[in-house]
Formats: sequence, structure tokens, C-alpha cells
Amino acid sequence: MTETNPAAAAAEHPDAQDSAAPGREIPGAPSSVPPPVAEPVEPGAPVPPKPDQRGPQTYSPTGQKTGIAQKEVAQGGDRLTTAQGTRLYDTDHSLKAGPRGPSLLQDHHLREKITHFDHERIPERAVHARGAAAHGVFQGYGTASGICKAAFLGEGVRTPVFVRFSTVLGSRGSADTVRDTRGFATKFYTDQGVFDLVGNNIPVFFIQDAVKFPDIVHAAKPHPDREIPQAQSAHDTFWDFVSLHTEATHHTLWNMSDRGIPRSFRMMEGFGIHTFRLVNAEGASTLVKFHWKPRLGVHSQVWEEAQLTAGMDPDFHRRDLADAIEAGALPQWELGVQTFPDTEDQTFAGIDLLDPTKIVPEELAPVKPIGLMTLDKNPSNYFAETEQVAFHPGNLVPGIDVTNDPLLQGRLFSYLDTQISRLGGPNFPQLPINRTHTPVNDMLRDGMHQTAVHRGVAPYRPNSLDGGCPFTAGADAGAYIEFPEPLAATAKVRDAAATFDDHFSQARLFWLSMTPTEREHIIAAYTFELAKCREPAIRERVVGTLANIDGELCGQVAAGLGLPAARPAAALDDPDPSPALSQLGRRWPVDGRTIGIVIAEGQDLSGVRTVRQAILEAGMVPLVIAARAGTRDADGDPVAVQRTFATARSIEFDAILVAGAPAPASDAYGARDAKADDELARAGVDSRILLLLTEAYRHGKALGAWADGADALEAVGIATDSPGVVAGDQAAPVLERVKELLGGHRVWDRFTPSV
Ligand code: HDE
Repeated sequence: MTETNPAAAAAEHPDAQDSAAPGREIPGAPSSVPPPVAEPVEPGAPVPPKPDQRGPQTYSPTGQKTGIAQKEVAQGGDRLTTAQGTRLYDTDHSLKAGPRGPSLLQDHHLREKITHFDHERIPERAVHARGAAAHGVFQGYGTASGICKAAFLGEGVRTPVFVRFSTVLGSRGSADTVRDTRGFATKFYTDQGVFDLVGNNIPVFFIQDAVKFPDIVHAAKPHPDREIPQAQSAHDTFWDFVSLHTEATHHTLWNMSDRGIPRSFRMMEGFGIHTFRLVNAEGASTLVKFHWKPRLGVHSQVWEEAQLTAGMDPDFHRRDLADAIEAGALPQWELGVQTFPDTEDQTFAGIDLLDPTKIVPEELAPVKPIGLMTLDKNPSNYFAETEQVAFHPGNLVPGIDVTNDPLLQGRLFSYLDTQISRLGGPNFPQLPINRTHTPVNDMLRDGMHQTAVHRGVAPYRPNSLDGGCPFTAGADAGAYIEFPEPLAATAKVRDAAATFDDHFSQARLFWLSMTPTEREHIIAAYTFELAKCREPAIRERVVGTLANIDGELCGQVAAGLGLPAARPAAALDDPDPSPALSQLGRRWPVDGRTIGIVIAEGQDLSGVRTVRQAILEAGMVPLVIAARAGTRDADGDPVAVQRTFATARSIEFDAILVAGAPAPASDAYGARDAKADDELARAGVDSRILLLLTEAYRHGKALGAWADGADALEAVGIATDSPGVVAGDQAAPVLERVKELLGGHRVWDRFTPSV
């Protein structure tokens, strides 16, 4: 990947707000101004957004740059008003006939406040309801210019973007770390109109034809009678559908792999899935698949960790994204394309490019980088931006066109349609986050929530009353012209190409490309999910399907379910593995990682200060864990405590440094905190710390210790010469070694795989 300094890229951003550069501090401050203890009594202007935040850029509802500062479109003034701007003197008491009531119907303020509140919610997305987003900038490398005339891909062209990541199945309030596919939708505000790349973190899909989308979603969503389970695929209707509908096998296998439980949005690949068509200035067409490659590599949680996280911090992924941006560890992805000649059969190396259940291995068609995206600002308002953003795969710019992938074709209808009920009418493109940064002259008129004030009397063509305006453009004036793809003379059918019948060969390719550790995780995921199914017939059916992927996979899952292994329907091929599909075995940057530092009361903190500074300078986040909150050594160079023994849990840390062996704290007893197990406390170390270390060890995380820290490790039975455990006399070299371990994400050689 091309080296770019993310902080510098952000500072250069043409749309950077007038805020200070993000500091190297512990992120998560709720407001830009620390609150006083006493309630403020002097009126003042609303506090500004935090330096890491910005809203949508200020364009008019019809795409014209307004030049209005963002603070001018936020609420202003220092006094409470009605929505009509009339000042209010009280908002704590309704208007009553005397202090004991009854309340009076004429209380406009009461009615306005409650009525607005009653309508604060809009329907959540039918899928991808839970999401988190960020603003950023995309910079083209110019490397695509030979095959694509889209101006935003030109060398050095910088385009504002808004990216929304999401889970698919859960409701808006569900947990982030469930096993699921993740959405990865990017809105490019280009100079030629909005381009949306609405992809996922998994490169294939469950179905080959849009007409089945309601079926897969109905099967995967909670059961319609009891509405359980929330945000899970581990239930009967999901496995009933995918086992009867074998084209879902490949995507299901990806979901059961580590890809289904990402460590962070920042550490996910993104895929356009479908084959798209790029068209160059000469009108020549190239078929492509889009890939986002994260600078930090692709990493996952382990399943137990994901489950614990769902309870301990259901907002784990959105917090991680916002904190990283706030801390200046700006997430980056390189956009790349695999390119294929646009042949008559639209097939490459025997793979049907119109079948969205198939990938093209990167070893056969390398991903060529065409630009770099940096996310540099958090939204300033969740509802206005993340909730109201409306993506649509049909938002295309000249040079980018669709193919006849039957799944994509259906999506081209669905996304416009869904916004009408979700966003309350046809004018959702006028919402600030959806506005194009190019002038709009569309002849669409009126409708709910129309905020443009149109002029003229002739929104039709041809006309003479408005001087014939608007005129259409030709290709030389930047018009979008569909690629004139020749269509064969054919008959209408409800059918698919015969190549769509192969449902297993690429699932097998994926399985064979996994390392033994990753295979263990897949076996565990299938075994877990199927053991949660109530119906034996469904489990048996899935085991039968697994035999068509791999005998070992089938045998291990069957054994875990107490079932006999099944036989494949036909002899299995052995395709060459695709190493690019595996997540393990490489080294990656560690920006934005979180390191916990355990301290004991009264211990020497010089080593802690050294590592805390070094962690911040490396772009990571140090969180000090102590018996109680507050600061230590307040007289000298104070060390602030971010987590207490009661609030800390291993899931939040990528690595843990142990600077001391803290004795049981005053709240370390089961009646106060069930984690404070009296039995363990006998080892002389607070049992919450022992739990923290055991969990981190079990989840493959690097552990480092100096001073008395090694005693804490030994108290819990973790030998200091175990893989991924670093003990030493000095803090700094211990941290250095832990950082190296973090570059590999986890210490997998701690565990011996059986397959
Ligand atoms: Fe979507 N999808 N989808 N989808 N999808 C929606 O649009 C749909 C599919 C994806 O952050 C909805 O605005 C159909 C594939 C993402 O706002 C809806 C079909 C891929 C997001 C819809 C698909 C996606 C959506 C729900 C089969 C990966 C979230 C609300 C033909 C390439 C975007 C909305 C965001 C959202 C329909 C299949 C990705 C209902 C009919 C394949 C990332 O319109």
C-alpha cells in the first residue's frame, strides 16, 4: 500500500473544519468542553463540536455550494426557544390552572415538545439497521484512468466521502459484535454527482437472484412468532433456509469463519461483490470487482470474546471507530479493482462473473490499487448523518456502469424504494448528508418535505416558457450514458445460467485456503450455531451439505453434534488454495490498538509513565487499570486511571501490560462484584485481575509484565515463558516486544489445532 501519513492527509483535506488537529490523548470525552461540577448559571452559546467531528458539508438542497459555515446551520443563540424561535421562560412545568392543575390545552410549548418527541423515530432499515459512520476523503491514484473515465479516480483528485458500516440482521439497538456479515457503504460526493459503492465485508452473497432476498432475510431475521433471537444466525429458520438452498453455502461458510466476527470496522476488507463495468474515454468496457483493503490488515475477535463484548460493550465497533478518529489514528483503505476482459460470456478462468456467489481468486486476477480513502472526522449528529444517509447502487457517475448480475439488477430497484418509507417521501436526496455537491436541475417537483424553492413555470421538456431549460447534456458535456451492451435475441424465462448451479467448489476453495487455526474457528462456529438449532432434521441436513465442502469439516462438526458424518454427493476437487483469503500470518501496523496497564496501589509508576507515553506516540491508546478511579501521584506527574477492577474486562484490550501484582481491593468480594471470586483471591492478587489475564491469554492476546507484574501472571498459572508472554526488568523493552506481537494481531501458537 502506498505510504501516506493519515494525520497529514486529514490536515490537507480541503474540507477540514476550523478545528485543532486531533490530539494524542485518550479518546472518548463526551463533549468539547469539560463540564464544571456545579450547574452553569450564565447563558452562553452552544458548545462547539469536538475537533474530531464535523457535519455534512453545506450545500443547498439543490447541490449548490453555500459557503455557510457548519456552525451556522446548527442551533444557535443562548436562550431556549420554541421551534418558531420564540423565547421560553420555563420548560419544566406545563401550563396549569393553578399549581395542582389540570393542565391547559392551550399550552403550545407542551404540545409542541411532546408532539415532536412522539415522532422522533423513523422506521429502521429492514436490513443493516445498526450502523456507524464517518466522514473522510478519497484520493485517486490515476491508475484507473486507462479503463475508467470517472473524474474522481484521476491522479490526486480528492473527493469527500461518507462511509457507513453496519451489521445486517440486528435491530438498531442490537450488539455490534454478533456473528454476521458487515455492510461497508461509501458515498463519494464527486464533481460529477454522487457515486455510492454499497458493499459488504464478505465478497459473496447468499443468493444469486434478487427475487429471493425477502426469503433469506425472513429466514435470518428473528422468528416471526416470538421475535427471537436478535441479531443471530444461530437459529432454526436461518439454517433451514441455507441448508435447503445450497447456493447460500459459500456465503454461510464465510460467515462461520473469522470474517463474521471482525475486531474492528477499521480492520475489515470491503467488497462490491457484483461485477461492475468501467468505461474509458474511448467507450471501451472492462469488467471489474471492487475491493477495499484496510491498511491495518483484516483481523477478528475470537468467538468467546465477541460474545462477552456483546454484553460488556455492545457499542464496541462504533466506539472503536469514533475513538480511533478522535485519537488521530485515522482509518485508511486502499480501493482496488480486479479487472477482466468484457467477453461475450462474461466469464473469467471458468468463473461466471455474473454469479454473486463466486469470487475470482486474487492469485488469478490481482487487485490493482486505484485510490486511498482516509476517514478523518466523526459525524456530529447520529440521526442527521448516520441514520438519514441513503445509499443506492444505482447512484453512478460517468465511467461506472452495472452488469446483468441478477442480484444487482434487483438492488437497482430496491434502494430508492425503501427510502420512501424510511425517510418519509421522495425528497430524501435533499437531506444534508445525501446532497450532491453538484448543481441539481431535475424537473422532480413537490412531495413531502420539499425544501428546495424551485423557480420557473415549466418543469417539463420540451418547453419554451422557461427558455427550454433545463437542457440535456451530451457525453462531451459530462452526461451519464449507459454502456450500449449488445443483448442476444432470447426468450423470456424464469431461469438462471447453468454455471450458477455450482454451489460448492468455491466453498471448498475457501476451506482449503484457511490455516489450521482458522479451520478450528469455522468448525467451532458451525458446531455452536447448529447446536443452538432445535430441530435435529435441520442439523442433519446441514451436515449433509458440509460433506460437499470437506470431509474433515463435515466429520468434526458432525462429531460435535453427535451425528454421523455424511458423504459428498460427488467426488470433491482439490483446487489450488488462495492464500489471499486467509487473515493470518502477516504483520500489520498497530495504530489505534488499546493496551491495558495494570497497576498496584503505592507502586513505583515510572515504568508506567514511560510506556504510557510510548503507547500514545505509537498511535495507540493506553488505559490504566487500578483498584479505584482517580489519579495516582497527583503531586508529581499524575497518572490518571481509566478503568477500575470492577469496570475493566479483557475484551477491551488488544494487549495487557502488568506493572504490579495488586492485592485484593476493598470491593473484592462476591457480594459486591461477582467477578471477585474469593477462592482466587487467596493467591494474594485481586481476582478481577486474574480473570482479566486468564481471558486475555485464552483469547490469544499478548501479555507483558515487569516489576511485580510477573507475580500476577504466575498467580493465575500463566508461565512467563509461554508463547506471547513477555517478562522483563524494564518497562520499555517489554512494551517493544508486545508491540511486535500485536503486529501479528494474536498469538496463535499458544494453541495447537487438531485439524
Ligand atoms: Fe442491500 N439493502 N440488498 N445488499 N444493503 C439495504 O437499503 C437489498 C445486498 C447493503 O448503510 C436496504 O437503505 C436487496 C448485497 C448495505 O445504509 C434495502 C438485495 C449487498 C446496506 C436493501 C440486497 C448489500 C444495504 C435497507 C438483493 C452487498 C446498508 C435500507 C437484491 C453488495 C446501507 C436501505 C447503509 C441496505 C436491499 C443485497 C449491501 C432494503 C433487495 C448483495 C451495505 O434497500
